[in-house]
Amino acid sequence: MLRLFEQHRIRRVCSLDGMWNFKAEGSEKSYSLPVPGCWEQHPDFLSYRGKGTYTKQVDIVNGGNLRLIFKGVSHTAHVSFDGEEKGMHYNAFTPFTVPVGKVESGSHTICVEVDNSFGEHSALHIPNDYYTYGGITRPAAMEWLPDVYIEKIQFVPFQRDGLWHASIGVTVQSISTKEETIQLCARLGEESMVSGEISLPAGKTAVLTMERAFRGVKSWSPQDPCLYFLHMVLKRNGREEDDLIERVGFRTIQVSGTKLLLNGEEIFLKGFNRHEDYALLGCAIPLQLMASDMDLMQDMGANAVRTCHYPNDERFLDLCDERGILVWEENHARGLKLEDMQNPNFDKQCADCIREMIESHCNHPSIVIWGILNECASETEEGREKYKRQYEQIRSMDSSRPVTSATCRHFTDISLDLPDIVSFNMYSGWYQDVSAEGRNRQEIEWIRRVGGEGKPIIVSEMGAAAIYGYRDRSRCKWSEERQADIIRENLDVYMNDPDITGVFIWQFADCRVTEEGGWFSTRARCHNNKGVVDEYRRPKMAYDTVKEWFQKK
Ligand code: ADA
Repeated sequence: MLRLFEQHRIRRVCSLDGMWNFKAEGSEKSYSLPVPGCWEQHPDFLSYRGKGTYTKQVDIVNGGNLRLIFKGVSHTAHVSFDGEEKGMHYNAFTPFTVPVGKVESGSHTICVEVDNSFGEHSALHIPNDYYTYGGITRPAAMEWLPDVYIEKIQFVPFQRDGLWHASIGVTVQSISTKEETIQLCARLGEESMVSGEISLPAGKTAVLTMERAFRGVKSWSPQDPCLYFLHMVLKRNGREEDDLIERVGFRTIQVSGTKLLLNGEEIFLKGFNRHEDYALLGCAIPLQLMASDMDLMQDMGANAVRTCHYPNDERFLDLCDERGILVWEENHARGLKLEDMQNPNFDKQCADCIREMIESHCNHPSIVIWGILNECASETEEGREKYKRQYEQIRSMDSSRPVTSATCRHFTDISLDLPDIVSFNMYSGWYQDVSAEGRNRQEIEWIRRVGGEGKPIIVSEMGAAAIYGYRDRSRCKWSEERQADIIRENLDVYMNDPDITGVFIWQFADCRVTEEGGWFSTRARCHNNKGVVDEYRRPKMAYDTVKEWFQKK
């Protein structure tokens, strides 16, 4: 299942989920591994870092123009079809497609060489305070494309004269060898739109923008997350040949002075940082467990989630759309020093990640903030230029959402004038034995002086570690008692400070970290233990503390 709803009624799509053959590089031993899945879930590959090849035989009954869809391969994929390389992709956290071309009926072989190794080839997947797993870790499928098809849709809702309107950008692609004349027909709720005839030269791309009012639609909000299907149909020579269905919501998100407005009303974001990581399954979390994570976060009273530190699985974002959970989604980067950002692959790998994130996720009403570059080198001139370029890229692709990044360069950051929202990570009571109240005032006064004046401020991370099951009446650090105490003190400050627009607890659940990079020394069990639940989602004492505090606002 690629999404929580069907995206096509006309286009033929076939899932590739299931058991694939797998061989690790340099080994002839064959395994049968599940897709989606991480190879680390198999006892022979618990900490395997390197390359492996997934292979699947597919019997195609009616041939045609074939394209493969991968929602996530960790972290680099080289895809071949019947032995011919057809495409490659870097980054575990963004979807990609691989055009195969004309394929006859019969049996064919799909091979995906997967690589989760570290090195200069990978500027973003590096030894880190989370784990880079290996595998085809999100759903995969194959689809048959007509000579002219719908590539993507960008839906941007807005209010005008008290009515909901939307601008709908449709990108169509020709792979025909001759000029074609097409027409687009769209339906949303009770409204339908038909474009004029469009002539598309052979092999070219065209973008058509439709804009109109939608009477009678209801707003999307956390209280009433009303969703609508936008069904776009492409006709050629009067015949319906392709379609694409997006699920959208009518809502606006705006920065107004130091406040964040959803549909014109002030909101306070309270939620969690959530890694895509689950005991035994790694980052290949099935829908059932995504839903139970959501149940737990909502049980604690959260209204928001930050997809730290990378774009998330679209099924999770679909759940956020359905549940009215507000999302800060960010590109893939965590804690990169300037020398990491000077990796020759860094700029392109970030730009690709941002483009793929926005192209594939822009229609989720739940996403209200785009983030970049968590705790990277924003205290340096060169780093600032990279931040600036990435904010510009996001704004050029989608100006309907504010941008931010989470800094830890306290008192040295020189990039806080660039984002719409200023966000900072602060561990008062854990890394520094300081009072959250006093430290918070210092931070806010500094932020105001260096570019944050008049902007919303979000505490993007706060929290403390606790080993699940470790109770100690001394309430010493690493005990569940102390984690609950520290979270309580911090939430009391941040939820009552009029200068703070939101707070995200670090973190929802414990997650695995790499042994490489020295993380083992401060991460007992080779896990980041700051979850309010552990990696099996067993609640720590802090669970009830958060539940008590989040209910207060
Ligand atoms: C940083 C970082 C997180 C995590 C956290 C911690 O703020 O953004 O990914 O590493 O610190 O647990 O210390």
